[in-house]
Amino acid sequence: MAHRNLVILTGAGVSAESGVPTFRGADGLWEGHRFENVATPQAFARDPALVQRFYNLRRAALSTVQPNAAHHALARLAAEWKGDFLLVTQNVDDLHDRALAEVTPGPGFELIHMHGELLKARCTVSGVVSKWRGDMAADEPSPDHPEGRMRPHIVWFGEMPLSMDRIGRALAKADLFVSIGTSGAVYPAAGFVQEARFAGARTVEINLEPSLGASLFSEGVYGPATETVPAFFETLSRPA
Ligand code: BV8
Repeated sequence: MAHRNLVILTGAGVSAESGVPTFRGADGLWEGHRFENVATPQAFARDPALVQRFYNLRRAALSTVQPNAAHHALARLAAEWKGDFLLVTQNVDDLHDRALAEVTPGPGFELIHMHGELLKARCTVSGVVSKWRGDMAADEPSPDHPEGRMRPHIVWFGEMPLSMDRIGRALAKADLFVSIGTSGAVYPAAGFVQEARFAGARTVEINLEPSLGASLFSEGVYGPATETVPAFFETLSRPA
């Protein structure tokens, strides 16, 4: 059966083979800090230099990694898909963006970084978001407001993810939901599969191994994303 309204959710596993560390992999620690304790507004208020260093290092590392076969397979699908295709990523890297820049996505395609982007910064007073490639100081002045400071444009724990209304509308009309490379540990992203099931969508998990939410999916495809993602997309009949 040809699907028309596609929602795909990706997590750190889609970037793992590009060399971007996952969060809950072997250690799940960063310089001895639990990730959940650094990626919070409280940590930023308490120790802005530590939090800025966490993001400065990850931002700088982006220049050393490239999109992999899974990112390119998703970009090809975005170019070929005739229906609506919403790609929601939890990842803050720009690997989907770079792979998509090499194709011409169809008119029904949209990419949403629901947890923000490493290459963007936000003024703490005006909320204005701007592109940011270099390091950010602990008390980085804001170009948008005299009292503002710049913070990473990242959704921290306890903060509302971005574009949730848009995502909810796409899930409510999805006929195919695919989750790729996520542990299903973080909400609200981990709950998207239930919204898709409620809409009657076919739900597929593609991951290295069954995630915490594996039982919620109608199908599971397991193995490295650079192999499983291109192979799975080959099996998808394209809407006319
Ligand atoms: C919210 C940006 C509510 C940061 C991230 C107390 C107070 C408030 C909220 C909560 C609370 N307690 C719990 C919550 C909810 C909380 C939450 O879910 N916590 C968890 C830890 C229990 N969620 C939130 O706080 C969210 N906000 O709830 O707001 C609210 C309501 C009203 C008003 C205001 C607020 C915000 C969550 C967003 C946090 N920010 N990222 C940064 O990146 O620095 S989350 C972070 O985890 C990343 O975005 C990451 O993408 C995401 C999920 O991790 P995964 O992507 O799944 O990565 P992981 O390492 O876990 O797994 C990788 C998977 O890949 C594995 O399964 C592995 O098997 C697989 N894999 C590995 N290699 C491969 C592979 N697969 C295929 N191929 C391979 N080669």
